[in-house]
Amino acid sequence: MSLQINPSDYESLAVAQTDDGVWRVTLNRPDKRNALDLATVEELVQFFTVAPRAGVRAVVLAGAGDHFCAGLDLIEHHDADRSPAAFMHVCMRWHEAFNKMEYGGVPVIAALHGAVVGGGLELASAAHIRVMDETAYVALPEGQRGLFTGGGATIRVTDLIGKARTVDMMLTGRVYRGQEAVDLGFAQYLVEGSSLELAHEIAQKTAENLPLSNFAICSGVSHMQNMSALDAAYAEAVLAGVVNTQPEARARLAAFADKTGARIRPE
Ligand code: 1HE
Repeated sequence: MSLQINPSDYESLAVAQTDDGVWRVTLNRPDKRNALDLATVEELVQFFTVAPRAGVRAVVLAGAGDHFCAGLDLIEHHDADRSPAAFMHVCMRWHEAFNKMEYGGVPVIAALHGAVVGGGLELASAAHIRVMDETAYVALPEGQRGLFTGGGATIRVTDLIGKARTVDMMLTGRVYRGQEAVDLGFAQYLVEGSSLELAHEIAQKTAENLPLSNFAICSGVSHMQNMSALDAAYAEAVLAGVVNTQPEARARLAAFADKTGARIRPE
């Protein structure tokens, strides 16, 4: 089944197709530093629910203005004066959005700049590749605000940097940026220029892979991390059975066999 994405359906996000199946999704509330209110999270759910079935080959996720994302909309949260159950359901919608990203099978490349904090870091952590520029910084300030993370930091940030560092960030509000942030695992790339430009180049490159290979990479690895090693090996074999016999791969294999296919060498 093929679905369509209609950019005019989105208000808190700016959604646009750029080229050959690469889409740009921009958090578009720069006046609020792209804080995640309920409406934005619903639009993320909507986009990432449809994207895998709408021919989207890769996504660049970015933020408008000077910051990627300031996390939970603290004003909305303050004004709503939510009950525990109500906020639990808010968090469940965040998980719905971020799980759709991480497990949807479409490469998501986050272009990070400025504040990537609290829920903003949780959002970025659900992408498959993160690119930071020199203005980007990450932090989990929830503890200082009388809050706790609710959008997956305990899982995804811990996956990126380990338990001890995550707990330190949560307790002290420690901020990381630049090469140190990359060395610790927050991002795979650091650029002097625009993170958006490099994120787009990376998205274009991933879009050249066959969609079924990207599906396996951008859902299988995460699913298999949740399994026992024994079950993960089994699931990997089954997935490889499907992907590695796809008819669309035959031309690529033939190119290797007849020596026209690229050889893998360091530059
Ligand atoms: C916001 C938010 C927000 C800005 N919710 N409205 N996140 C935080 O603790 C980060 C909170 N934000 C900041 O520390 C700063 O805003 C920034 C460092 C990101 C940017 O500073 P600056 O000087 O450029 O902007 P500003 O003057 O602080 O804010 C500009 C406007 O954005 C202002 O609104 P205005 O109507 O008065 O102009 C701010 O109120 C608004 N704004 N950040 C709502 N976060 C599922 S649990 C997840 C838990 C969390 O994510 S906790 C949140 C952590």
